[in-house]
Amino acid sequence: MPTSRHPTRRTLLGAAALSAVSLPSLAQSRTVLRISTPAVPDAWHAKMWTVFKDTLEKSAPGEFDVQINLNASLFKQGAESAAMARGNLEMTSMSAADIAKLVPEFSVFTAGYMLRDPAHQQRVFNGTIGNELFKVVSDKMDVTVLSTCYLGTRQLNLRDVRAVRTPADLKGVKLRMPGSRDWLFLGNALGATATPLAFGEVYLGLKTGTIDAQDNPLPSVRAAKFHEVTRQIVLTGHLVDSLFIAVSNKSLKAMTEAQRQKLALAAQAAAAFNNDNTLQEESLLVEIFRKEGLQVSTPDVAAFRKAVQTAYQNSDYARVWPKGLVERINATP
Ligand code: KDO
Repeated sequence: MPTSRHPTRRTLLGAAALSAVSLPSLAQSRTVLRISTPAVPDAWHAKMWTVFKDTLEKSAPGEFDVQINLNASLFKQGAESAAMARGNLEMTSMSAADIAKLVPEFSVFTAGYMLRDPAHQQRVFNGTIGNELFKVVSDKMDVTVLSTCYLGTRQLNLRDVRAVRTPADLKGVKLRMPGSRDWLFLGNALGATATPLAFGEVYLGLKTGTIDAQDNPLPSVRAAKFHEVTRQIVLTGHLVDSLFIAVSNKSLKAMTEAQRQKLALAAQAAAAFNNDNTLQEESLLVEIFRKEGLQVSTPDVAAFRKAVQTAYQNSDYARVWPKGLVERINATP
């Protein structure tokens, strides 16, 4: 046995051999969770993924390898659910419109003026309506919704100042909407000419004038800096918008029950972080944008609500909504 304090060549080789074996196998035993979102880094619903990652690392040290991909760098906006179905992605935050592509009844939440406010949103999705619909989502999409995030309340944001009191005042306005049928329907229901465009292209579209307007919650306007390339905000408040933190069932099945619980708690912590910060910031942004020189106006919201609700009632959407669902949503306090 060597008596020296210096390790021998043999023990060094032994340590190297050991680490060569143990490091990759440690890495392999971690459950990889690839996340893809179009959110920009400064958005609360982007930052919440770091909260998710940190919470999970604390509760299950070394068990998960959480990979956060922002700015639609891994999958383009709206392609995340299909990527999850193919096994190429484990987690994302889906919009109601993303879900409605495969679960038509979910389109009820793509309808303007359906949810009243953020508290109503949380009660609807955290109660029996949410439980029932998320079960259908799991069956049809093979993904599990872990928690509901408040993205904010969508408002109109125009490149040039315009008198907007009612939907008629938006006639001919090229309003950018995310690129799917449900979003476009909403934009047209507001009285504008809805134009599909990915979120990542909106800033340039507003700057160059290929679009006249976009709609998003004020915290998203701030995070993506749309206020730099627009002059007006019209407080239509047409959609209390949600994002649903979701994980693929395939990934869930490969976890232990204890890991599944920790995952759910981490998703709740992420959503709570997002919701608290979004609500707080949203309450301050009208004043902040005014100070920055934007014109912020309040239209005839009742006229917008009436036009939008009528458009949905007379559409094919209302026909696929389960009987009594709208009444149950309305009856939720
Ligand atoms: C948008 O494209 O307007 C939207 O707000 C839609 C949301 O569902 C969500 O995809 C969001 O963009 C992105 O996360 C960027 O904030």
